[in-house]
Amino acid sequence: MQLIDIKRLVLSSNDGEKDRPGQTNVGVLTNTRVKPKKPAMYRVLLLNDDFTPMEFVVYILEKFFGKNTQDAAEIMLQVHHGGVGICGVYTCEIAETKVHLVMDHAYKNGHPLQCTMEKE
Ligand code: TYC
Repeated sequence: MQLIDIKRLVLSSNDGEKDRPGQTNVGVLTNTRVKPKKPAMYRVLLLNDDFTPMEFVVYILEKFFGKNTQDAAEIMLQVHHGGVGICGVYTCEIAETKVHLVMDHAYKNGHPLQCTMEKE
């Protein structure tokens, strides 16, 4: 199957004129773009607060972002000292899902942890 970029399709027809009765406007699709564009990417960020336990943040980074314990602890400390840290970079829908899952898990456990996303 060929992937095509609709915006680059050239419609060769009877030069934009309206169809007359009995006449059908026939177009030919040419100049198809085969190479798909790279999707926009989004950084998922954790924000610091004074209440969420450090161990909980490390757990979040391990479970939702696939970090090993050492990397998770480093990112957590980066957030703790610098106010913000990057958990990972994803396409829009995956980033949105991660933000939602993290916020939901934090809320259900009574922590005010904030997770957000920004376009790269
Ligand atoms: N600052 C928190 C504390 O001292 C720890 C923390 C780290 C909270 C990272 C949120 O995203 C965060 N318990």
